[in-house]
Formats: sequence, C-alpha cells, structure tokens
Amino acid sequence: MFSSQLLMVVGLAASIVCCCPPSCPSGWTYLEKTTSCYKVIKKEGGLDQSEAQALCVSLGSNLTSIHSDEEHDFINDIAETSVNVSTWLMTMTGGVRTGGKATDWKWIDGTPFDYTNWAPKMPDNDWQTALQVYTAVGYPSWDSASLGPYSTSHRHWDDIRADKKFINAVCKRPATRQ
Ligand SMILES: [Ca+2]
Repeated sequence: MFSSQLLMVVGLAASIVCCCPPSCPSGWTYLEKTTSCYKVIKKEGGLDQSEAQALCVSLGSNLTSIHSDEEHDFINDIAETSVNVSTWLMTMTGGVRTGGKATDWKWIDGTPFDYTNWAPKMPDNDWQTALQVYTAVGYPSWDSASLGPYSTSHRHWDDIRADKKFINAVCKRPATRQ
C-alpha cells in the first residue's frame, strides 16, 4: 500500500516537472544552465546602476549576477548582439562593492559572489563601486597590438563608478513553469 502511494506521488511529481518546461516572458532569453531569463535593457541617455536596477525591478528581475564561464559568455553574447557599436561597449551588471579589498563584492540579487572574471589589474579603485563587463571592442582599424593592455580586457570585468551612464545593462530573473 505504502509503495503504491509512493509511486503515485512520484508519478504526480514527475508529471508536474515534465509537463511544463521552463519558459521566459516575451523578449527574454533563456539559459538552461541557470534556468534563468535575461534581457538587455537600454534607455535614451543611458542608465546608471541604480536606474538600471530600478528598471530591472519594474520588470520583475534584478541586474544580473554571474556565476560561471557559461553564464558570463552568454551575457556577453546577448549584450554584443544588442547593438551595432564602433567603440567600446560596456555592460552594467548587478555587482556592488562592499569594501576596499578586491574580494569585497556582492550581487544585487543576493546570490553568492562565487565567480570572478576580472580584467588584468582589476578591480583597481575602491571608489568604483559598480561592476561592468567589457563586452565589445569596436575599433575596426585597431589591431589587438595597438589596443595594448585593453586587448586583454575584452569580455572581462572592471570596477567602475556606479553613477556612470551605460548603453547596456542586463536584467536576470528565474524562468517560470506555466
Ligand atoms: Ca576600474
């Protein structure tokens, strides 16, 4: 009797899990590894970190956290394809400095700060309390040698002023099962 009840419970649980694959609202992009949805947000005149976070919250999300190479690459990909740039493209994330040490950081969404992808010599200024990603290098006439130290910064992190206006920011929210 007990085992048949257990089977029913397992079967019911399986049907609930299997019937509804995770999905994202329209305009959001799904990443299976994190079962989360991501959206590049923009605003005329740009967004600083608090303005970007407020916009993410209004969309039921937070500025993105980053926890793995796969998630980092995914965020760079959607940010780079969101605009046609001929200059540096920096993308604002939900990283916030909490102190003066290089390890003193947290994510706005409350998840652990358990992964880093800093550019060489970054973070470098304790008054730079936000975290940006160098998502694109768009100087077409410049080769990587003339970019010098910046060539090694592409797709890596930098600490930056939180009141700097950004073209791009990325919001993140859990996927839903409907
Ligand atoms: Ca910096």
